Amino acid sequence: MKPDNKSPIEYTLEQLNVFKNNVPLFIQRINVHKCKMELCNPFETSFGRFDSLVRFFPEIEFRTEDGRLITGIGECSPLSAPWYDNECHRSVEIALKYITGSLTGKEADTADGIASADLDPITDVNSFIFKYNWIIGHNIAKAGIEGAYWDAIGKLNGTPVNKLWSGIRDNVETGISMGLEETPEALIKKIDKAVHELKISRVKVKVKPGKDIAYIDRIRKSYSDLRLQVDANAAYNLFNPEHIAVLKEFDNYRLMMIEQPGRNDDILDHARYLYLLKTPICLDESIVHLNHARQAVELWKQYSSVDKLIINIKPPRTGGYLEAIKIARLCSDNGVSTWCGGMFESAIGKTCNVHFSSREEVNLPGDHISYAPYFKINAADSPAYNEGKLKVPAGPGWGLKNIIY
Ligand code: OSB
Ligand code: MG
Repeated sequence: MKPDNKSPIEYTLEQLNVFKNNVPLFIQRINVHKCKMELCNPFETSFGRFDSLVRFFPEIEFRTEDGRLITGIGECSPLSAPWYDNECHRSVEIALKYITGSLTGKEADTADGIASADLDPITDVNSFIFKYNWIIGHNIAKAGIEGAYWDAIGKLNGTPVNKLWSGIRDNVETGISMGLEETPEALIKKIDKAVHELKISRVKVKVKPGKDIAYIDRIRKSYSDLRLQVDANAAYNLFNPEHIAVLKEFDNYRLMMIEQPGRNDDILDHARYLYLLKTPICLDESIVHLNHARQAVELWKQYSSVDKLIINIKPPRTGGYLEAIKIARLCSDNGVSTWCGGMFESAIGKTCNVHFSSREEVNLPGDHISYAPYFKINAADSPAYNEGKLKVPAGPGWGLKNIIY
């Protein structure tokens, strides 16, 4: 890709092989369900520890011209404080007021979810997103709303969402994300369980300065062939020689990737200070939209090479599924591997991620299963799991069963 500013990269729905709905749909009502959900096991990352999460499930009712009603649902999966990115469940609740207002023709303060009578219909996903895209940021909130659109379009057509997106996989590979533990022995016990009981073959381990090499070394002593990767959630300072030395030492452990070692907004410094590492760098927090992915690809071509860049694509972080698909396409067009990360979604959001991972470009195992079962009471049935793979539900829309919010 030759850098130039004349032709910004954009993709049409046709180019992305994404279904273009032409049936006029009128938004009738938006109802946001809010649930506090308890985790089975507390989870710790470099940014914090949590044992419960608030999830929002926007439900949008659409009416066709001939009076048929279709309801779609999605999930917003924020954390409880703005420590992964700038969103949290409190900000999502506010953003949902603005989005709901925009889609129903009302002001944020008076948005009651009931659409005003004189609204234009929406058709394809761009016409839907256009209604709220004047709102800057608040991507986790937007993704849950777009999720409800896709569920409804799938139901309208009697088609699973992954088929609307030309997904090619019926089963997607899944790995597990493991939180920080007090000792390497405590971590290895959890990994033993995941490998032996769940038959997980790809493990991601959270790391931070001081809780890194000893843990990885211990894992490699038991599991020399395990597909292993680490996630630092921005905990290493790319200007601290001791931190850089640790990142270099990771090269001795045959890791699939080092995820987001440096700050969220430092794509440039990741590219130019880590090019000496053999292990690929995976960007998570840094890639919020298509332009960031393009900039990362350009920088890796300049300072490193594209086979040492991997992008973790999370639809909640990128503001929805369409943007996630665009990023996946850009990566694949440029030889960059991708996978779908998680935000501790309930079974509803995880199912959406599984549909997305059915796309051909998403070529590495995703974080679709955490320390199972994730939540004490889940919001729906999880996709069927067998020996490291999850089945993409075949029913219309997301194909969700037993929703209980
Ligand atoms: O960085 O990938 C991350 C969870 C919450 C926020 C950020 C991250 C994570 C995880 C767990 O690693 C992923 C999951 O299993 O949902
Ligand atoms: Mg991550």
